Amino acid sequence: MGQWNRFLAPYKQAVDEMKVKFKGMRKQFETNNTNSPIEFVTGRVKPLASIYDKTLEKGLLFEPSEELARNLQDIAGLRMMCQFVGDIETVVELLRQRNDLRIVEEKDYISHEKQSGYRSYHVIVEYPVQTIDGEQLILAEIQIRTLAMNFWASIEHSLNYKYKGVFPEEIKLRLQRAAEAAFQLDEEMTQIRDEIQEAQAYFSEYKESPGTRFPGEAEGGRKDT
Ligand code: 0O2
Ligand code: 0O2
Repeated sequence: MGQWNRFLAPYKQAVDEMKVKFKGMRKQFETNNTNSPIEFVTGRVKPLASIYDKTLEKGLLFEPSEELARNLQDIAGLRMMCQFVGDIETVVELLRQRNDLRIVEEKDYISHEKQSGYRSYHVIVEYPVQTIDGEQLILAEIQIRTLAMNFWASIEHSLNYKYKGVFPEEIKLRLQRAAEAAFQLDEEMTQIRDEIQEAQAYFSEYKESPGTRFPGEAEGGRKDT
């Protein structure tokens, strides 16, 4: 057990540090009075039981090792939730610009959703943690998704656990449809946001120059009949 604790300690440090940094990004947007593309951030170190399951799946030895560190890229896991689908690209771009981590791989499960219906953008990063024995490079998986994608994934994940990964066909189909409905909801919310922003832009233009007429509006602010 002591060996596992020692092996997982730098992962915990990486998760804790990245959580503070990513939550800091949200704070910076708030300070600048701009809408944050990040709604909230969570993080976890993969529980030993899940590490064990993954080693069985991948045919790896269940022991703290270089090989395990190389092959399990999500022992350190971060999740960044966004309001809108478009925010996800903004967050990924912010990650690409950082120089305190190195992106190793990007997986776009939004344009290419998984068979299950799962949508999310995954970024695998190499993050350096400073330890008393020197610097250690830690692999971490950052999942970036909308609130609707997160809603679906969280529930599907807990149901999956109950069915031990094997859903009956009919349930599989309904979950795929539910994922599609969640994605349509995302698209509808984006459209509503865009229309509101457009209306707000008209209003502020109108306030600045009261002579401006809205489309379909007659002189003097009266609507054409
Ligand atoms: P705040 O002020 O609410 O943002 P820990 O487990 O103690 O190391 P933490 O951050 O408490 O760390 O736990 P975790 O699980 O990594 O992150 C949970 C954070 O996500 C909490 O915020 C929750 O409030 C937030 N969260 C979870 N679900 C939702 C949600 O649906 N909407 C929103 N807006 N936030 C959610 P904090 O960190 O406690 O602080
Ligand atoms: P947990 O409990 O979330 O940690 P690998 O990770 O190597 O096995 P792969 O295909 O390279 O396989 O990884 P992938 O699919 O890029 O990322 C795996 C993680 O994505 C999962 O971690 C889930 O968090 C999430 N995920 C992928 N597919 C689904 C899905 O159909 N439903 C849900 N709810 N989440 C999914 P873990 O290790 O499975 O579990």
